[in-house]
Amino acid sequence: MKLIIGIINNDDANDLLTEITKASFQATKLSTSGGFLKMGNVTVLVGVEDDQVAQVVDIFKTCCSRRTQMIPTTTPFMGEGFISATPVEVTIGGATLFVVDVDKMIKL
Ligand code: 2BA
Repeated sequence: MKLIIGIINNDDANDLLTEITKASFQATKLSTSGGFLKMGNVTVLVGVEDDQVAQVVDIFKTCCSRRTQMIPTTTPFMGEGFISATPVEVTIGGATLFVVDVDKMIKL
């Protein structure tokens, strides 16, 4: 068995969960934040059999689009605080997926 951990954009979460459920998989949605942008994103956990991983990855591919985002930056000013600098454009996935082995899944 595998656990697919998918980090996605908030805007894609509803579509993704709808499609995952439609395909008869079960998922858990966690509200998370990225370490770099420190903005909200969504982490989705999906437990599946080994031979179902590709099908679930395809659902992520269909539902999660890449987008760019401008993020504000600051630069030190004369040793006294910071001033705004030119914003930089960052490309945010699609989805960042981790597929990990699961020893056991136990439902009590
Ligand atoms: P964030 O850490 O907020 O990163 C958002 C986007 O900023 C990243 O998109 C990447 O394009 C850029 N970025 C991140 N760190 C950077 C750095 N040190 N320098 C320049 N640009 C940087 P994605 O790569 O698509 O990642 C989206 C989100 O997925 C991340 O949000 C983070 O929450 C998660 N993630 C990505 N890789 C991860 C990893 N190896 N481990 C854990 N979480 C990860």
